[in-house]
Formats: sequence, structure tokens, C-alpha cells
Amino acid sequence: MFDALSKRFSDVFGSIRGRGRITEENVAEAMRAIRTALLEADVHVEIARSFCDEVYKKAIGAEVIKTLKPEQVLVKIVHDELTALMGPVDPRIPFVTPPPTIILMAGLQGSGKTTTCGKLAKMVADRHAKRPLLVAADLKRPAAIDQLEVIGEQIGVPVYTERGHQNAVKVCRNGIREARKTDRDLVILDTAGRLAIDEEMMAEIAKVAEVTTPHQIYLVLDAMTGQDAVNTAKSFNERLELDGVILTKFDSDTRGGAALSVKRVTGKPIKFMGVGEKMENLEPFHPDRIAGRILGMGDMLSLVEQAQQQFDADEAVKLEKKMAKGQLTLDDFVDQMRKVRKMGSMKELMKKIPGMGDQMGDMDIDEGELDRMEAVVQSMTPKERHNPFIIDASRRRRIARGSGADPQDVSGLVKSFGQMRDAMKAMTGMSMMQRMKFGSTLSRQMMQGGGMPTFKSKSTATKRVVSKKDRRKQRKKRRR
Ligand SMILES: Nc1nc2c(ncn2[C@@H]2O[C@H](COP(=O)(O)OP(=O)(O)OP(=O)(O)O)[C@@H](O)[C@H]2O)c(=O)[nH]1
Ligand SMILES: [Mg+2]
Repeated sequence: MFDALSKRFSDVFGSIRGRGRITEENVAEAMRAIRTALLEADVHVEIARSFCDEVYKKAIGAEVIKTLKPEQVLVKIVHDELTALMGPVDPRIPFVTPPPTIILMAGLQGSGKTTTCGKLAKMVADRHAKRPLLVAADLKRPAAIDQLEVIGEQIGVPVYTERGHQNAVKVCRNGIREARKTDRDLVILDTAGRLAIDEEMMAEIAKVAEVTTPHQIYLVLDAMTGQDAVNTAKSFNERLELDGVILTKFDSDTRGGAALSVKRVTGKPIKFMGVGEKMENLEPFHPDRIAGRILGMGDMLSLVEQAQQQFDADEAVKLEKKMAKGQLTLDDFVDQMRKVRKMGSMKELMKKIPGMGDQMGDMDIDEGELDRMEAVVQSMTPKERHNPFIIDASRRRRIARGSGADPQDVSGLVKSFGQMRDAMKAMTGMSMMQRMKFGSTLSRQMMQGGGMPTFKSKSTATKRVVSKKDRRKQRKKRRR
């Protein structure tokens, strides 16, 4: 999402950067380019126009022209304006007392309602320690109940169903009663969608809303449908008291118009975004971070937030100490890998690091490599995991046999581990900024090497990571 728009913005700012002197005309010209970029991203024409007017006014007011770094001032104004366009939004779910909090999900067919019900249930269970109940109130499609049951099982959340029933309102009511009886904190009602807005669907969902009086009504919108999504939002908003929108398929290659227009058109913010098909692929929608992403500033905050959920602070301190002493073991290493993996695919993660997004291209990181690497480590003795350099040829063959790998894979892993340990040791003396820079060079080199450096790595990619020269430089820096 936003790839084309990001590119256009960076061209616009680039052209300003190249100019020695900035005039009012230059700013106006930039605004025209931005307006075209927004229209191309499928942003509503009125919104694009008022957006540019607003930026122009502020840019002139802020005397962008007279500042030494006009480009930076302009980026800031555009960033703030984009943030204002998509926000404000309170990304929390307001839980009520006494429970249960009732959430009604509405949306067109295929927009991602059922999937999002599961994702939301998982999110409240994992992050807020709540006990959700899913209610299968889509009685239009025979397979809909099964689909929700499969999802429920996958995430370990109970699903309330009534087969052979024709009345969605009753199923919802009974589901809520069941939630009270079984002491659940939250009920999520999955309703039926239609191909297009029709009166029957609107009447049904309005009736469900009237009878169940949900605390929150979320409209699930498919980002890929662009302006249609915005029109859908408008229609639903006229019939239901929406509390927010969940924009799905954010991971798709869409132009982003829906994300930028929904709030302005309906007055209702996007609260969450679906970023993939997996159950953990739901994230709070932060307009400022999205604006930053559009402007190519990376999405570090989301990355940090994601990382925080997985990495325990105490553990990090312990690890840091081990790293400094070069005492990192293969166990620690695999443990970290597992955590990184839990956070989502490596590629998704790397994309969020500023400057990494455009370098990712089509490069893919083979997660199967991680599995194979784990298998090798698991075939080692605890002593070997602690210090894999004691592994001799016969043990190497034995470990390879035990894990279904080649003996070269085992030695490759040990070698790369040594390099990684050195690299980490070198990193400990650095400041956060230096580390980020170093880390991103490291990961880039890892990827240019064709994959993780830790396994089957016949490439010399990681060797470059801490060359002697770099190490000397780092030592110097530390001394300073
Ligand atoms: N890539 C991607 N796919 C998604 C996302 N959310 C949902 N999907 C996919 O979209 C398809 C439709 O999702 P459903 O959850 O069945 O949609 P629905 O709104 O319940 O559809 P109906 O019940 O037929 O109205 C599925 O294949 C999902 O895996 C997302 O955020 N990213
Ligand atoms: Mg469904």
C-alpha cells in the first residue's frame, strides 16, 4: 500500500531539495504535483483539493520560502496535514463494566469480516487478557459458521453457533446470553455480507444493532476496493452508528485512497488495519505513523511496539550483558530467532525500518531455513549449544544425521554464529542510533547474501559485516 504515492511524494520533495532558491511558484508547483499524486492514489478529488489548499496556506504562512531547509519544513507540514486527514483516532477498545462488551461487525461480502472477528478476538485475548466469545450470526452462507469455528479453534476462542436457524437477531441475542452465563468479557458478532449495499442486508444489520445495542459497531472495509470502499462507508454510516472502521488488506498492492479518504468522508476514523491473512495480522491504526510511512520515514514506532510485545526488558538486559562479553550461545540465538519469527515475517519487519522498505524489493527470506536451523541446534548437546566450536568432524556428521541436514550446513551455521556473535559484541558499545544504522547495514548485507547468514551460508555476506576496518572505527567511536 502507498508505494506509488510514497514514490511521488519523494519525487516532489526531491525536486524542491534540488533548487537553490524556493519561490511561491515552486511551492504551488509542488502542490500541483501532490494533488496529482493523491488523485492517482484514488483519493477523492475534493479531499485532494482541500488538502493541497491547506498545505499551501500553511507553507506560505510558515515562510517555507525563506527557511534554509524548505524541503524539511514542507515535509513536516505535509506530514501533519496527512495525520490530520486520517485522525484523530483513539485506537483503544472501550471495555465496559460489567462485561460483556458487545462488538458488532458489519461490511460487504468478502471484505474480511469473519477473518477480522478472529483477529480482534486474538488481539483482546493476547494484549488485554480478555476472554472473548465469537458469535456466528452469518446465516446466509452455509460455510460461514464452519469458517468461524475453524478460526475459533485456531486461536483458542469459543464460538457460539446455532445451526438450522434463520434468524440472525435471535442468534446474536442468544450468543450474548451465553457470554453472560459463561463469564466472557467480550462478544464479537460476525454478520452476513452482501455483494453490494441492499436494503435487506441493511435492514437485518440495523435490526441486530437495535436489539443487541452493541457498545461498538465496526465497519470492515476492503482497502482494495478504493473509492467504492469510501462509498460503502458512507452508506453504512447513514444507517448505523459506526464507531470506527477496520481497513483490511492493507498489505495488498493498492493505492491507498480509502485509507486517506474514509475519515474525511464519514467522520469515523480507521481504528485498526488488517495487514495479512494470519490471525496476528491486525494492528492499531496510527495516522501519524501511516503519514510517516507514506513520506518514507519508515514505521519505527510500530516496529518498536511489536518488538516490545515479544522482548522482555529484563531478558534484554541479560542478553545485552552476554552479548558484550561475547558469551551468546546458540540457544540464545535460536530463541531470538523464534521471537523475531513470532513477530511476523522477517520481510514485513525489515520493511518497517527506515530506508529498508525500498531495498526489500522482491527479496524473500526463506522461513524454512529457520526451521532447518532450529533442527540442527536441537540435535546438539547442551554443551555444544553453549560453545559450538567444540564440535568435531564426527559430531558434525552425527548432528547432521540427527537433523536431516548436511555436515556443511552444520559447519556453516557454527561459522555464521561466530560472526554474528562478534557483530553483536561490536554493537554493544554503540548508541541506539549507531546501532540502528549498523543493524540495518547488517540486515541489508544479510539479505544481499541471499538469506539468513546463519545457515547454509556459503556466501561471504556476513564476513563483510565487521571487517577489521569497521571494528577499528567502532573502537575509536567508543573511546570518544
Ligand atoms: N491479504 C489479506 N487478506 C485478508 C485480510 N483480511 C481478510 N483477508 C482475506 O479476505 C478473504 C475474505 O475474508 P472473510 O473474512 O471471509 O470475509 P467476510 O467479510 O467474512 O466475507 P463474507 O462472510 O462472505 O461476507 C479471505 O480470503 C481472507 O483471508 C487482510 O488484512 N489481508
Ligand atoms: Mg464472513
